[in-house]
Amino acid sequence: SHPLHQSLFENNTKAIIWGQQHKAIQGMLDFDFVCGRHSPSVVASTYPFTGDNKQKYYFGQKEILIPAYKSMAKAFASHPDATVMVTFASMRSVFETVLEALQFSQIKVIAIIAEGVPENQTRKLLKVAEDKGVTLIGPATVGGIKPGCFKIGNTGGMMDNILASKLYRPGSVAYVSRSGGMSNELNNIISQNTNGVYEGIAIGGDRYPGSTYTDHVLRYQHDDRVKMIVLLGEVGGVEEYRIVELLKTKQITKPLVAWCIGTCADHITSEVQFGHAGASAHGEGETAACKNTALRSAGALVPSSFDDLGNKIRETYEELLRLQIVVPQPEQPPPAVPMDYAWARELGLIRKPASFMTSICDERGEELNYAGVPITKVLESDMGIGGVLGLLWFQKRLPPHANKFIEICLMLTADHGPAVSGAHNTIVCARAGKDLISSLTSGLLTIGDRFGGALDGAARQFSEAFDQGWSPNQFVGEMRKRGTHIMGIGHRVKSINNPDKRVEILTRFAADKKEFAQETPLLDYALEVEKITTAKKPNLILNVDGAIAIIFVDILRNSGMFTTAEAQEVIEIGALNGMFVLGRSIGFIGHYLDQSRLKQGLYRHPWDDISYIMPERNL
Ligand code: Q5B
Repeated sequence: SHPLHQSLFENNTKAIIWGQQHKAIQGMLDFDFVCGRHSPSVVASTYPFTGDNKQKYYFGQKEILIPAYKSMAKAFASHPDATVMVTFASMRSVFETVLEALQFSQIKVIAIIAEGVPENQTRKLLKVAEDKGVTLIGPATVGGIKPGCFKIGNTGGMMDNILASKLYRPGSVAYVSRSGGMSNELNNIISQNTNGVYEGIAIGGDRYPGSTYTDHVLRYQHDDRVKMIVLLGEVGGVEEYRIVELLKTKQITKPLVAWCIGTCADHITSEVQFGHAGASAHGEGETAACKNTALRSAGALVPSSFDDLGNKIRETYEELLRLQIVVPQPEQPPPAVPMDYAWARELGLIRKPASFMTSICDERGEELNYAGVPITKVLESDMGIGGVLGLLWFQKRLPPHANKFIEICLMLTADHGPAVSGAHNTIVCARAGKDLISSLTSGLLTIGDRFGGALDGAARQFSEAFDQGWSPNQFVGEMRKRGTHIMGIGHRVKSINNPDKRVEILTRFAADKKEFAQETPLLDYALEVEKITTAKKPNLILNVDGAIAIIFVDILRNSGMFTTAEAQEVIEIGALNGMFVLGRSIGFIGHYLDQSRLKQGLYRHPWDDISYIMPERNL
């Protein structure tokens, strides 16, 4: 048959997509799957602005990789069986894109989605396409659909639409329209009134569409699988008169239901330009009403209004049934296409237990917020780093004295010289040439019961003793019986004779009721305990870990911000050591930077400072 009368799409048609259109491609693949195609219709995509790569899609349940090529030539060379190109190029680049695609002899159909393509460019493309025997669909269209075979891009809408209009299997009715939106309406009308759509093409709303009503109607006429044709014309242009001629000259003999939309334009006194560039009547003959009359008199089945179109289609189809030109086939349920997770979630169809839960910080909205407080408010309220810590660690807006206390703690624990175990580790690590994070964490890893990590233990031991109603003496005795050191008590170099200024500052701050607006019963208790321990040994003072921990427990219990259970939880989950870790990180980072600045070489401990006690040689 004449090349232009041949079918454009079959169930093994393969296409290359121009552009990064992940959603559209997935829609095409879902359509393929629901149609029962054995292989995907999209074999590759091409886009000059990214390198060659492989992109992941689903074909039903299965994950597949579809290659994307930077060069169109490479895409076509790698997929010689691709006969269709769907281009999503914008109106600015579509001309060059289509012109380039037209050079590949394997191409039979190009669908152009872009709107606003200059008419002179479309006409040039039309000429080249005609010379090469290529069918253009578009510009300014969603494309077309052939149930069971092929779907251009986003035609037919979402999967629920495709299922509702039974577009997954062929019917007997082929249609052509200008509008993509109206083609959805036709899918619906035809599926309601007949055994369904055989093929539907939306040629696009421009004045010079790449292919015309006539091209497609003639194709349908020559395809034995099409039993009736629907034409949805519109106001403007004279293309429908070519159909009138074909009807008159019996080149169209299949039942043709036709309607030109835009009849309302006759009731408007001024000239009306509808949405499509071509939808404007220039002269009487181009009105929808005139064209409907001409079509009717040429033998087309023209309803009395658009509302009546469905009835006309039904009547025509029933006649075909009666004449046994159409023999309805039993319905086969289509395979279920898995719904995209994101879409199912949006529709509220599924719930999935989240892998993560969080309750302190939300960065998803316009503004980052800490425990529900937007960061602009955090700054405006002048809560300082103490307030931020309160929000992020405890989900509380702590009172000013607590915020200030936290800041004092961070300042006082920031460093205690290079000799302490953590700083020493950091320095040795830095001098071994390690980076900041390695050196910092090397120091942090020394923090524990003996060094800087006694806060949680102190909080637990002192609050237990206090809650049990033990006297300070009983507490010290109980700890001795248990054979444990009292956490927060004792220091390597500080003692009652060499008091720790940091502890003095903390206790003085907590004692100042103008600053520290709450009771501190646990601190009072701890100071009594200290009297007993220092009486035994002068270095068994309440140390910096102990002072911070105990005043913090007083805040938890007596600031009015925490319930008893919340206060207990903070102690149990081990939040308080975080204070030392956070504060001392400042110092450890300082030591790392200092060593790097001082260009200190690899540290090696001197032999004369190591006592080598070897086992006896003959053992
Ligand atoms: N005795 C801190 O001990 C240290 C006792 C005790 C009952 C106690 C020790 C201890 C509890 C943990 C603690 C935080 C290991 C310390 C910090 C930050 C730092 C560090 C810095 C900074 C020191 C000698 C005798 C023994 C022991 C008795 C000792 N502590 N009894 N309860 N708590 N404290 N850690 O000097 O009869 O001779 O057998 O574990 O709170 O880390 O600057 O350096 O900012 O960086 O090595 O301030 O107190 O003493 O363990 O040899 O004991 O005292 O039973 O008695 P020493 P040990 P006995 S602040």
